[in-house]
Amino acid sequence: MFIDKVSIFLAGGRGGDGCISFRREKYVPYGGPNGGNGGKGGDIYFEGDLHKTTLLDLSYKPKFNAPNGKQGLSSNKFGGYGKDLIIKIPLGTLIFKNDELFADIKIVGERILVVKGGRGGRGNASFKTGKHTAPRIAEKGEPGETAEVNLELRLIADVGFVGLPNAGKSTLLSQISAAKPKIADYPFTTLTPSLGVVNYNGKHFVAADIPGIIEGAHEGKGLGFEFLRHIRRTKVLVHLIDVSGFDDKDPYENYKVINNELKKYSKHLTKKHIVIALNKVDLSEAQKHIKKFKKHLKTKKLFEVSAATGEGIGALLEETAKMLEKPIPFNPEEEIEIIPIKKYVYEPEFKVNIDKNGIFVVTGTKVEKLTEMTKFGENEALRRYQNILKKMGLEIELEKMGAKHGDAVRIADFKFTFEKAS
Ligand SMILES: Nc1nc2c(ncn2[C@@H]2O[C@H](COP(=O)(O)OP(=O)(O)OP(=O)(O)O)[C@@H](O)[C@H]2O)c(=O)[nH]1
Ligand SMILES: [Mg+2]
Repeated sequence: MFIDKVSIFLAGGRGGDGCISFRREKYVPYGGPNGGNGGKGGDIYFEGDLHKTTLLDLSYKPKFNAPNGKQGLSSNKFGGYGKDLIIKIPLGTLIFKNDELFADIKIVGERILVVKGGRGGRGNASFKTGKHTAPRIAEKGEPGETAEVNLELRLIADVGFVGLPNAGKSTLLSQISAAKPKIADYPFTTLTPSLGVVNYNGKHFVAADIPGIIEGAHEGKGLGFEFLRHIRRTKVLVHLIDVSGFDDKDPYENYKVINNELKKYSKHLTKKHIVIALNKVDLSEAQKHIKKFKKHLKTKKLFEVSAATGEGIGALLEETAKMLEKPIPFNPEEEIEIIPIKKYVYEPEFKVNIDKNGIFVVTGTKVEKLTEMTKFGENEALRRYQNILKKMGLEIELEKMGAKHGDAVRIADFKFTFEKAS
């Protein structure tokens, strides 16, 4: 199965907790603090993999967690690191992190760090100062970064085949490359795109066969526009037209239908080099239709081919290879990079709101992180926590918001009562 869009949730590993420990040696009555730091949590990377062609395996697993760091130990031993998690994805995958384009994997082995593991909490050895020689403070590990990630695969092809269903696109691809797409005499045989490597006189290029487009594709008719994204990176389009009189339709009308749909999809598509190929010339009605077709398009180069017998294919490939070397008025890569502008919003260190139960709820990355990393069981840790919050101005802000002695306050999962030092 071909899956070209998935949404997954990534969570970096949590850092290991810091350790509280004191040196105990014979004949040394008061050994110093020797609690080591926790280890860092694992990061999560994406890596471009040549052998992957779909995002199918990721669609089975909507959540990835990198391993946590280990706890710090006594004797100043650091906790072990959480191992990094590397997720392999196909080349041509766009990565959207929290709805913004984050990266575009195009090279084999290219690795992108997507979410970071949390740092390890500091052990009590780190809190030792000249004044404070025996601290009973250690931090908990920092939680790993989390993100909602959307992956979108856009095949990396040089040439794309477009046309109505049944025009012979898959037949052409199988004729000029080793690819074996399904071919049949009914419309919508091709349901998912396939790629083939074409070797023409020592020049190589990748061609993409996509499902047929019909009138109204832009409104979702047929298979809709779903697969056109796979030809967005191409430089050349080969527009294949059935001139055998199939379905009693005028081939020129069919040609206009496709052009119109391409234009509706994106103005860039029609700026690519478009090579027009009139297919199925081996069939008896073909010459009659070709004559009519040529009257409408006198100035354009038209290639008469038979994807089935191979007739005229040489000339078509020669033109395609020539066009691949000609510049186009825009960079096909640019078209995909409609990068949403990052919004940098000023965020105060914390915010205080009163919820419906009258609890003062304090929010903000810094205060929440500090709360999550504090081991509240230790008096000293609690004192340090209170001091930091006080320096940030939380006490003043709570008072401003009307907090009285004994009122409930909550930061992340930690609840306490407001105590006014008077
Ligand atoms: N006689 C003749 N038949 C052809 C030629 N090219 C394709 N066909 C036939 O036309 C039918 C459709 O061909 P496909 O290659 O499946 O067409 P497609 O454009 O990929 O069609 P969809 O995948 O449905 O969009 C098949 O029965 C082919 O054998 C040709 O040059 N001559
Ligand atoms: Mg096909």
